[in-house]
Amino acid sequence: MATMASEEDKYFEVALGLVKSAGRMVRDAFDRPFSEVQTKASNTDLVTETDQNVEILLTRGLSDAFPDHQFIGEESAAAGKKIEFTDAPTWIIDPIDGTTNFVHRIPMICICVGLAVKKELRMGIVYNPITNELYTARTGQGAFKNGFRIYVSKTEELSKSVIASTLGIHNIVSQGPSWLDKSLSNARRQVEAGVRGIRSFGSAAINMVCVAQGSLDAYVEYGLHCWDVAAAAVILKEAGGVVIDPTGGEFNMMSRKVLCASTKELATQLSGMLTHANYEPEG
Ligand code: LIP
Repeated sequence: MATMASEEDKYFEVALGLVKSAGRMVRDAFDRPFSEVQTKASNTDLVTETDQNVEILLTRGLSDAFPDHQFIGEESAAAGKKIEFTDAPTWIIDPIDGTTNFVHRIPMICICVGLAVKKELRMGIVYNPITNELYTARTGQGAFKNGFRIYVSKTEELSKSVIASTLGIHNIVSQGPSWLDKSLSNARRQVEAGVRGIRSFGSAAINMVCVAQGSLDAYVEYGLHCWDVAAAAVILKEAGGVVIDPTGGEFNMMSRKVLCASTKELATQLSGMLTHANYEPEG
């Protein structure tokens, strides 16, 4: 009987091949001048035919190879598929993280594929086919960018940090109009703490892999989904980073929020200064 390790080698190999094919699909679409756009839950929640086709390519390819595996995917969920997270090997897929960037032809986009087994994240692939940056990690085996090992920075102080955060405009729908005050005052406190800069790349996974490779020191966001963070969380942890709930508790990819940092000290400092938002967990 195949060992767990060799089974997972096979999972990784198949997923990587499919992500590369999906990358060609995204790249071809990106090279055309525009995409037809539809909205989902709100006018800031966008989807294109490419998002849908990439998710079909990945889920079909993986389920042909591994018929007993389960799937959680952004566009399947948008089409009404219930999010069910069980002990079965489960692929968590965001066909294009950064759809608004994709629609506006801003090259900060990526395909995200994560795998959980018995509810534990085991591997993550984040691929930007425009810049050709491929991030991969498997639990216990380190994190890599285009085959080279990556590590987080050693930054422990906010005053030496470049961080990513976002206004999270879409949260006004779920959290009400007071969201904007909360979000702006969180940003204000970060500025007052003396951060070197605040970035917002429009893709949770790109923000997270930027922390993983040491370009950014921390990242916090509210109102995300498991497909935005699952794959990148493995990469960040394997790069030596900290992934927690913004309140300081344990990270739960179903809780719709995340705080990432290069060090525990920085994570604690950032977490302690934020006014938090709560969500109904998904799944
Ligand atoms: C997007 C995120 C982005 C976040 C958006 C959205 P999508 O994912 O990665 O950072 O601010 O709310 O969730 O919809 O482009 O896959």
